[in-house]
Amino acid sequence: MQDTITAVINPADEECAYLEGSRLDTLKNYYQSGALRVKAATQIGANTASIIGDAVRKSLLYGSITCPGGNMYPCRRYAACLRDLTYFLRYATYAMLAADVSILDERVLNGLRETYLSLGVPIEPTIQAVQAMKEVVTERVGAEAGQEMGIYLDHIVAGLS
Ligand code: CYC
Repeated sequence: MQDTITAVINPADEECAYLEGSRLDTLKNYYQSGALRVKAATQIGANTASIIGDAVRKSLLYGSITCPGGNMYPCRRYAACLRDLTYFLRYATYAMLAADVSILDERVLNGLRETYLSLGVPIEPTIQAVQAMKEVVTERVGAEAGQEMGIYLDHIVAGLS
């Protein structure tokens, strides 16, 4: 896993260079947005169950997916789906705090599309659920922090597409 700080400092170290110019700007922006990231992570962490619940209601419920023959039927699959969405929210929050997508690539997206395809987990409804999560998170944490989380939830969508 990487974060913005290591992503900037490691290459500078290889050049034995002090940080300056765009590298320093990257760190400056990261530190300046630090309080926003921590506040968003705090609000998300305190509301995970209701964020997932609202996202599921917005995107997946009241259709055929939860009925016999649907991939969220029976309860075992419904629970697996809620668990997957919880993974997405938790890892997107880590990535937002690190301002780096690598934790998502390594621990969530690596082989996920293939796993879903082989199990018959439908990709399009999964993407709709992540997009609904984006809206719900923005409602909870506000536009600025929501936009920041959106980067990492969009990265999940791109990795599944
Ligand atoms: C299953 N989701 C799985 C499986 C994995 C993951 C590995 C197969 C093994 C299992 O059932 O536990 C995902 N596991 C992960 C991820 C990580 C991990 C991301 C990283 C931390 O360790 N079905 C739907 C919805 C969607 C859904 C649209 C929810 C958004 O219709 C999810 N995932 C879903 C379902 C299963 C599953 C239903 C069970 C499929 C089955 O066994 O038939």
